[in-house]
Amino acid sequence: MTNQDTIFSKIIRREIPANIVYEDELALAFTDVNPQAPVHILVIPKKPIAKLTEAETEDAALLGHLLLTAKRVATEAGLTNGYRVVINTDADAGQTVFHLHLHILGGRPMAWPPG
Ligand code: D5M
Repeated sequence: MTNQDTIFSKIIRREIPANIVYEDELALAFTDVNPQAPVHILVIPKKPIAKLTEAETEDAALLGHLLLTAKRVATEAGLTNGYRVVINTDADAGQTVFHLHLHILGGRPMAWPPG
């Protein structure tokens, strides 16, 4: 099931404010409202895919674009020492917003394994 009206859809439609750092015809990137690192940016598709498990073969180019957008945004944020890209998917991963999003986390050393 795809929820087409999450808080991220409202950000795409400019119905609620966000600190947008990048936008093109397919993707949007904005800072996370609850940052878990000195740099914490979300990259989302404008297409309302609820979660990674709902992405289809036809979304392959879009998924690649999101990764390249993450690289671009991380570079523009000055994360020259590295960064982490995370996609929380469903309950066990703690996904809270059901609009696919990539977390870009950086600006501090990261632990592994994650919690
Ligand atoms: O991550 C969902 C993320 O979305 C979480 O880190 C907070 C962030 N969030 C929620 N609402 C907003 C708004 N309005 N602006 C910016 N960031 C927001 P998940 O992987 O689903 O747990």
